[in-house]
Amino acid sequence: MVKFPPSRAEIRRFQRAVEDVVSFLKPRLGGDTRVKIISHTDADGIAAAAIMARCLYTYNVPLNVKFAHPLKPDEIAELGKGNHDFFIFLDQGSSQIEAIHKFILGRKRDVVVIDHHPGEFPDHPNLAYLNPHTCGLNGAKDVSASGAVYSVVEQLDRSFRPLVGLAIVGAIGDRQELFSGFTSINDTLIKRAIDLGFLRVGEGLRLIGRTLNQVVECLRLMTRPYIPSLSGNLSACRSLVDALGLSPSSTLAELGLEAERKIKDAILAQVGPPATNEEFYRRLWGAIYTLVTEDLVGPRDLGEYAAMLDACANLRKPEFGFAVAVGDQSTQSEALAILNRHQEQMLNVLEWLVSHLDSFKLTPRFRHIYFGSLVGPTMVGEALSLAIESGLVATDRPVLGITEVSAEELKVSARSTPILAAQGVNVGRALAEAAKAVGGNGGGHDVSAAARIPRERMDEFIAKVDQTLSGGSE
Ligand SMILES: [Mn+2]
Repeated sequence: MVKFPPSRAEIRRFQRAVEDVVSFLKPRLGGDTRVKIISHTDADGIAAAAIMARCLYTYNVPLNVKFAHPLKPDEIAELGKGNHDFFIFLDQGSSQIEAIHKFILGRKRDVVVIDHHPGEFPDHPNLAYLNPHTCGLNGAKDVSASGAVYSVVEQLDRSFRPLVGLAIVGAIGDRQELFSGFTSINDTLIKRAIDLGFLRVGEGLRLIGRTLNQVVECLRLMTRPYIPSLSGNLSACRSLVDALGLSPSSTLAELGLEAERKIKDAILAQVGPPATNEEFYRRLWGAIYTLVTEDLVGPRDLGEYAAMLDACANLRKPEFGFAVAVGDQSTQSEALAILNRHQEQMLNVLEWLVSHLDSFKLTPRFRHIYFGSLVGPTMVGEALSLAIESGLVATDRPVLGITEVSAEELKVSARSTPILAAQGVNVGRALAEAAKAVGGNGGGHDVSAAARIPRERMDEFIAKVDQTLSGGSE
């Protein structure tokens, strides 16, 4: 008997929404429609934009791509004044639909929003949207923006199928892979990619640099998980590899599965309990996704691919990752150099964090730490995720990191866990409400969110977040 996944009806609704967007897109792909793509500055946003761009290039549609964090209303107003006929919002747009209506649809321009963040979608004849939330799916795990964009271009023409690898890169970048694997649309995409011969799934040490760096360097740069006795410690990493009699100049991937197992066991022995719990183990060891298509340029390991795009985004060079993802071989070495630089910086941030664990402050509902100008606003969220995943910070409540954007503005990043989310804790809602109350703005998913707030209202913001997380309101 065939067993269907529980969300079959939702997947069908998603598929119908995909078809609606395709019908909207088709008549706009010919002629001289000038397209503006606005996508999110992160791995998922870059992969999503690359999938859409490769599709539009095929139809010779003139296009311009802008990477940004979710645009504010005045920035959307500015966009509307430009000379583009057609705006495609990717990995953002759902929470800005009011401004999109006012400043873009109001000027008789066409808009497509393909996003996986929660939002509202008042109908408009010039608007098409695809969002898992409107189909009863969970945008935090069932599909990323890249997966949604891929679903659209695949429906448009099967020749775009080799791009499925980028859909998975986006899902990995947005941390949609659970310990049990991918769910729903993401799971379908993985299976399709394997069936079509574009992807191979194996197992191994899930470390960034497993195919790119010599093993000792790969271990030294390890931040996911960050292991205090090894990460950043070259001689300790060299000793570990030497003691196993392995070639230090090979990559992990070259050493092979048996050697990888030995290294994994050596790491676990070195760290010891209680850190080496099931979760820690699963972080270190598990599925490895390898591209097997020449249609995509970039690292063959999709975890490394996502890390490369994220590094480009975080170091404010998203166009380098985008260039690789649309197939520019000549940009790859620069993009990988950016990845390396980003890994070194993240290592420094985590070293700082480990030596400042007592700087975390506790409120009844969350803990928070003030980074000042030590950590750039683009690195805070990632640093918190890594700290949680490495077991450096307790996860009995959400964690917030606060950093300086300018003399007037602070950036706040929040990270929570699926366990807390299941108990009704929603940092996306908390940050959105609290930021609004202090004249800033913010939002996001239940387990991951960000906000920008005026510096002088930080204390008020912290009190407001606590109140919102307690279930209180005005
Ligand atoms: Mn995303």
